[in-house]
Amino acid sequence: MTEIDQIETLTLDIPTIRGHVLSMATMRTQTAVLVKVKFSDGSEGIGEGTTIGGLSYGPESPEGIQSAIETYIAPALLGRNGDDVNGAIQLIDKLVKGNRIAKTAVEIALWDGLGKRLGVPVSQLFGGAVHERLPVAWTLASGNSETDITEAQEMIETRRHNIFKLKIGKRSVREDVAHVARIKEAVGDTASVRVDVNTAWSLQEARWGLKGLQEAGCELVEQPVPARYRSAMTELAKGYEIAVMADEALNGPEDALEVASARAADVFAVKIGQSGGLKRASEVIAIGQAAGLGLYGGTMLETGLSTAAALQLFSTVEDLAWGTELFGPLLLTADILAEPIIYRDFCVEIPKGVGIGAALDPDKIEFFRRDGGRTMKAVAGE
Ligand code: MUC
Ligand code: MG
Repeated sequence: MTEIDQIETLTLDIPTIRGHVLSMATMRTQTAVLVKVKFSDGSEGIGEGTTIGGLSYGPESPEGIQSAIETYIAPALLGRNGDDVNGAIQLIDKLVKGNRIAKTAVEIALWDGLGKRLGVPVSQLFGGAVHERLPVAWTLASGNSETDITEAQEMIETRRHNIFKLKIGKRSVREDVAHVARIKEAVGDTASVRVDVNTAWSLQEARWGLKGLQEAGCELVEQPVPARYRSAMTELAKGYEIAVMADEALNGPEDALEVASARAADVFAVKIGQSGGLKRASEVIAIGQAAGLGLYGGTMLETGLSTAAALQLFSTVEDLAWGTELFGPLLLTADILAEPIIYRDFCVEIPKGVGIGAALDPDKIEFFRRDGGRTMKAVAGE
């Protein structure tokens, strides 16, 4: 039996290429909790968990993720059969409530180790890849319409992205709709324009917002109202042609079932971290498919490591009608992978190789590690 011998964690703070202005916080740094699992046969697996803007996006902070892994998850897994990933998932679900991102980071490392030992990519463990590349969106969130337009035009010219997600919800609905309309007018039919409100609107604001966004040619609105406003999401999904996507409302398969049953979305943003791991994300996908909803491969702005893991799973999904937004590594000033993920022709390529298909660059890890003596910058602020 290949035993789980050791589980280590490490926190990295990596600056973003520009301020990433969201309705609840402005990110200038992304913090990633890395996990390394060492097995008794000498093999290793790596994983990662991130959130967005400290505690402003969801209930897990980077420090909480690290502490949950070190204090509760790792001790329970030591000495267990490393090949029994499903057994590990069941045990941790019993011992640890919530903490989905922490569970995901460890689970990725277990799948990575198993894939490496078997000599196959993780996609093979989920039935095999049906895509070699997937469409990938870019988020325009500089906080300034002109800068966003220049950024969008550059992305289209260099054939990097032609799907744009605009972060709104910080200004008034009227200002936000005008901002979206300007960008849509500038890119015309060469690009798809979508928005993410990150829960900032009331139902009343959302009614005005969806009407205006629809008229401006915006195709999709992501999580316009708080996650718990399920009936408001149902009303919005039913009342407008623009697609309504659930993000913060989707924390694992149980939420997916409730959102689908209530028709509280047209599209699921599937995030591996928010779902609680690759396996739970695959269950969210199955529920979305069964309900006839559209699927979108979401991100928690992970580095290349978890981006590679997400790509392994999404490569196995027959129809991701809304593409993906797995651009996390491009928002960071440095890539921590020895061989960065490839972005070209408006797509992201599924990493080749065994496990999740990612190896770390040790110099970058040394440079960005939080305990490496560099001064910490605020993770996020107004
Ligand atoms: C979110 O809410 O979807 C994904 C892309 C991005 O820019 O922010 C994230 C978070
Ligand atoms: Mg979102």
